Amino acid sequence: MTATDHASSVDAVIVGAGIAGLYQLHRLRGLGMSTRVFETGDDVGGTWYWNRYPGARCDVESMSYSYSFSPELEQEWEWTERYPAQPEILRYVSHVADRFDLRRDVTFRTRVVSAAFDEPAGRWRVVTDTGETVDARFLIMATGCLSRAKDIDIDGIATFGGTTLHTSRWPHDGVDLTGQRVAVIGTGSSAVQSIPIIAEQAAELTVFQRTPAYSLAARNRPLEPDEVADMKAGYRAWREAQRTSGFGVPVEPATQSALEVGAEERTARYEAGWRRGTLVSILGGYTDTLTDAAANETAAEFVRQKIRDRVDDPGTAELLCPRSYPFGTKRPCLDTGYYETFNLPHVSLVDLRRTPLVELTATGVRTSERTHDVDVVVFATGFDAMTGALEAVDIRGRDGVLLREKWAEGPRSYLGLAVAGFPNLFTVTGPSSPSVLSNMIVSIEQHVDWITDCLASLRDRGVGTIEASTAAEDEWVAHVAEVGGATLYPTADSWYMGSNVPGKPRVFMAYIGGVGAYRELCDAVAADGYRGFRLDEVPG
Ligand code: NA7
Repeated sequence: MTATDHASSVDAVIVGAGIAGLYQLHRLRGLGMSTRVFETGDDVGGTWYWNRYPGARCDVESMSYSYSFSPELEQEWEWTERYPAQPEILRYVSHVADRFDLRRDVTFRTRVVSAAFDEPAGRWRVVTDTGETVDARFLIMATGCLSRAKDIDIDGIATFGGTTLHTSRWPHDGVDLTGQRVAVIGTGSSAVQSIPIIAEQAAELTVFQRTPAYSLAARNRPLEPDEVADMKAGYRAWREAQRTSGFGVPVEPATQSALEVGAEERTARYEAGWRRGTLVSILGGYTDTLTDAAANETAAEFVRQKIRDRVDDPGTAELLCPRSYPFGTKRPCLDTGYYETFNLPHVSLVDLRRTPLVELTATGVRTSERTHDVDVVVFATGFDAMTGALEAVDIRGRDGVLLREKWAEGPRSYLGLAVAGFPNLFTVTGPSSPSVLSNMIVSIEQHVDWITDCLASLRDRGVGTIEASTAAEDEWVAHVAEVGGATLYPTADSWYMGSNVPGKPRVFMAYIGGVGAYRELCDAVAADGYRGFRLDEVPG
């Protein structure tokens, strides 16, 4: 037990003990600030604590998807695979928590239900579901971008007599699907990763697809000692390259339009990207893949051809080929054997565009055509992304305004870090920052470092509250929309646009200006005395 363990008044409350919350705690300790972290789960890890479905794996390479703040940590941790599986990432996060002695300031199994800004005191009053109230000067939401599952908008779930599972809440002891007839609903990343493993166990597997994904072969493999040694020797330069890159993943910058070159040259470049097997290796091949529909179509068709090459039955292959949105405008996937799974005799695909899903019945999944009898239904139906976890807490700012009411027409934030009317509230990788369009750990570290420097500066200057101005927020929201509007992203129905959740406003919620450019903007705001923020003395 430490002084802050049960303190009801602290300098800062952090919500969430995932990768963001833990690093934020570590940095605030460095400032000597008393801090409480609240976490719903019974251990650290956040996204990687909850998402335990079979095959769950990060699709950023392990040696890049890791903290950079401690060179010693970088050197001592040994990643085993090119793309880390969920258990390995969880072991890593747990190791970080031990190594920096972080758990002692985390209250587990506790959900923050509300937080209200007390204007006269200039402090946040934070209430948990265990009935505890904590008073804090700063409230830092480290609640993750993909942490609140989307409500399942399918009728008849209570009627179904078999087992239902959600990929993001997979039982900790695992599930034995041997001999079972299994339905998977959804074909996003969680489905694409879990389907090949589920197929190994299930007697029958039926995949219900509404919108096909563009998935690339991950080419996952064990890391070789030499490449690990090389990476470790050059880690500082690599980290710098991550920070100044577009997606938090260093790539050779594209210099040409896809339409400037001949078909043969283009295919050769895509083929090289395909062989590298990363999320951005084809997307980043040309300057206009994400801005010009015709340029994009050249990459999209290349990926479709790879799908056809991997699937034996031409009819199934065509159903698996995405056509309704440009490549990259919904989150692409990396897979290990996804398409090949459809070549197995006990695996079938149901096209919900042709035969829509009607409901779950007592025995299975009913489409407009027939009922598919199954023992288990796996929902891989995704998340209320980016705003869901923030809006799930009753956060009340000035005049008792609720954050989710302020965001009823879409999230409004300055830099994705702060919200006008909500002083001393910070959102790590909040909406309108690069967040999900980047290697999340690069963006998390940048936000946490910025917030920490900000708090240190406020303390040095005797400032009690910091609050984004409405004008700065409006300008930022307009800038994010303008930059996003110059791309193809808004043409797709995707969780980036909020369009996967019925009734959610259609707004492009991430900043596509690039993590390097965004970092410069944030640093310039700080260097300019926190331009766009109002700073006030400590009240009283
Ligand atoms: P995603 O990518 O949002 O995928 C959800 C899938 O579930 C997607 O194929 C949806 O089809 C489908 N879905 C959702 N609701 C329904 C209903 N009601 N009926 C049929 N199909 C439905 O979530 P994931 O968990 O796979 O991945 C989330 C992110 O985690 C991923 O992008 C990576 O960043 C890591 P739709 O496309 O809406 O037609």
